Amino acid sequence: MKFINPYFIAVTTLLAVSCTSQKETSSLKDVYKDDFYIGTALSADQIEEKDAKEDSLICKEFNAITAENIMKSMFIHPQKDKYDFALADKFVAFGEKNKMFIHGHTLIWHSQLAPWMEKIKDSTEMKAFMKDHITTIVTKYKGRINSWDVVNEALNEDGTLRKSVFLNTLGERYLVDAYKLAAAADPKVDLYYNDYNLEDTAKREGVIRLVKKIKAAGGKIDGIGSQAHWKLNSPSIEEIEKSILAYSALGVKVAFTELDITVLPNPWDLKGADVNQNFENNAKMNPYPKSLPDSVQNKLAQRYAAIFKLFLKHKDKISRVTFWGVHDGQSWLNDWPIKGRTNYPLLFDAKLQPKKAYNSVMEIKAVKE
Ligand code: 9MR
Repeated sequence: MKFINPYFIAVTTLLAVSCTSQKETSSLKDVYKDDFYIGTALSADQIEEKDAKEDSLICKEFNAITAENIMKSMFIHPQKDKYDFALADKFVAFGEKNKMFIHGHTLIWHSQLAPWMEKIKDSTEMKAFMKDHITTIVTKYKGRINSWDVVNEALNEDGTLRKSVFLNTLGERYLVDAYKLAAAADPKVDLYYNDYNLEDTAKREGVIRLVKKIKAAGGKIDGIGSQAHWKLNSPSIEEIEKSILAYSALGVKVAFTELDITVLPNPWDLKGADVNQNFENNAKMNPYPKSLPDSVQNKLAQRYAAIFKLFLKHKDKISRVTFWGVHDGQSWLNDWPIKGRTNYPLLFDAKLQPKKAYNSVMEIKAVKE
C-alpha cells in the first residue's frame, strides 16, 4: 500500500463520516485483509453518496474502489479542449476519505469514446490525443490513484489485436506508447492491461504476447486485470488457475477487476438460437423476475466459494478482487445481453442484504486454508 501521511489520516478521519460508525460485525475486507484487496465498482450516485445505506455498506465491506463509468473518455474528456473532472475528483476524494485503494478505469478503450475522438483519422492526431489524454489525467491524480487500466479490451477473442480507432491510426505501437506515456506521467502508479474472457486459451496467449511485446519495447506494465464476467459453469476452475499461473509467470500482478456471475440463460448459448431474435419480454430468458430460487442461490454460493478458494490458494499472485457493483440491483447484467431482465450476479441482493454467496465467501476463510 502507498505511504499515507499521518496529518492526512488525522484530517480525513474527521471527515470520514460514512465509515467511522462501522465497526460491529466482520466484513469481506476484514476477513481477506491479509490476502488481497476486496473492491467494488461505484456508480455516479454512489460516488456522490446519495444513499446512506449503500454508502455504509460500501465502507463496511470494501477497501478498494473503481469508478464504473465516470472516468471513461466520453465523460472525463467530452471535447478536445475540455476535461470534466467533477465526478472523478469526488471519486478520488471518496477513496481517500475512507482510506481505500483507488483504481482508475480506464485510459485507452475503443468503447465509450467521446464523439470527437471517433473522428480522429491519422497518426499525428492520434498521437497528440493520446499524449494529451493520458498525460493530463494521470498527472492530475498522480500519487492519489494507486493503479490504472491503461489499455482496456485491445484483443479479439482469437488473441489478435482488435481493429480499434487506435490500431487503425497508429498500428500496434499505440500499446507501447500508452504504457510509456502513463509511466512518464506517474512513475510509481501500477499500470494494468484489462480485458474479459482472459481464461480462454487463444485470448490468454494473446495477452501473453501483448505483455511480452510491451516489456520488450521498454514499456512498464505491472499487472493483468481479468474482468471475470463469469457464468455458473464457466470458465472452469482449472482454466482460471491456468491463467493465474501463466500471467504471474510473466512477472506481473494478477487482479480480478470486474467480478460477477450471471445466473440467467444466455441467448448465444441456446442451441439454434438466433442472436437477431428479439428476446425482450421473453419469460424463458427472464426466469426469475421476482426472486432467485434457493436451488440457484446455492449454485451461486458454491461457485463463489470455489472461486475464492482458488484465489486464496494463489493469494501471493493476486493483488485485488473487485466486484462489478455493490448489489444486484445496480448490475449491468440486468440489461445485457437482453434489456430489462432481473439478474443476481453479486454477493448482495437489491435490498442490500447479504446472499448465501456472501456467506460462502466469508465461511471459506473460517476453514483452515
Ligand atoms: O457497467 C458498465 C455499464 O454501466 C456501461 O453501460 C458499460 C458501457 O460500455 O460499461 C460497463 O462496464 C464495462 C467496463 O467498463 C469494461 N468491461 C466490461 C464492463 C461491462 O460491460
